[in-house]
Amino acid sequence: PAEKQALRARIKDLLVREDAVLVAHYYTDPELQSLAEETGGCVSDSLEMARFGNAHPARTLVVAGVKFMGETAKILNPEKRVLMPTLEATCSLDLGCPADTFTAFCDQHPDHTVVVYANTSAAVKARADWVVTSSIAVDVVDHLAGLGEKVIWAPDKYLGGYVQKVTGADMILWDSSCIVHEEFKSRGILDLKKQFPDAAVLVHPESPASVVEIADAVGSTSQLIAAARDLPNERLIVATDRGIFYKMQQAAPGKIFMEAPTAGNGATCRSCAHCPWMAMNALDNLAHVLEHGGEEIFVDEDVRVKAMVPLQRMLDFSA
Ligand code: CIZ
Ligand code: SF4
Repeated sequence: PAEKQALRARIKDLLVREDAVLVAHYYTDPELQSLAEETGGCVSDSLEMARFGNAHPARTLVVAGVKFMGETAKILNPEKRVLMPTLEATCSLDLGCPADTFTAFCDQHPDHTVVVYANTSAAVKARADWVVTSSIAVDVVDHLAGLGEKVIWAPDKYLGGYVQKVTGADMILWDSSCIVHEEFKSRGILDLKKQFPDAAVLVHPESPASVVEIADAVGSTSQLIAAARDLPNERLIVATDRGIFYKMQQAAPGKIFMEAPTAGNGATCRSCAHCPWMAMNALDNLAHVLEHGGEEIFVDEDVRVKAMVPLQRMLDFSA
């Protein structure tokens, strides 16, 4: 603990020295989330991370999260230096949607509007008409369906299927998924509910449809935190990365949070409900990058300019 305190103090000094602000995702280590809060940075979902970084005057943004979040920060802030604790932190959705195959796929459906989830590379965003996060996916697709547009959705098939079901939009879904959320099992959750019948089930829509079906609240990370606060239930079973418990406990002090089971037998998995890439962000690599640089995000200028268009559309839509 003394060592950890010293490391935290050093990071605070380095943030000042480097004119840097720390932006941390809800799924990162609570150490990083609390440090972001204590130093005037922010803890949020990918949409709010983008907004915050864009509005903040610091010359360096340090993004504790995964690579697409760093790229989004760079696309919106080309004049700023964007660092990450490690560039190795990626996402199965980003990996599951390579830009060349995706571009070819879009070219086969020229009459479709291309909507991509924020969890994609800058190059994939550059091919899109819209970027959305899970907090506004339903609203954007509903808007497009209202205009009579047909939609290509990528990359998350479960979130896409959920959006399709809610909006009734005409959608073609790319076939990829989040390795964390796809592991949640409705059987295990129902077994747990037998033990705790008054628990509410909170589900992120990157989870399979069978899990979404048994939810008391479905939504993005920010929406689930609000649901944890607003639902009357004392006990909550949560089907998303357990990093979110840090903020849920702040929003709903005194409530009891349980990880949704990732195995069909009802046993709670102690390591599955946590993104391995989010977990790569830590105090030591954060201190290292602030002290020595490296792990900096660069985006080709032509890609950046193209990707800016659908990203700005998202920010304007949700303003
Ligand atoms: O699963 C993710 O990576 C999420 C929920 C990102 C986000 O939109 O904050
Ligand atoms: Fe990607 Fe899933 Fe990790 Fe989010 S939790 S960064 S969607 S792999």
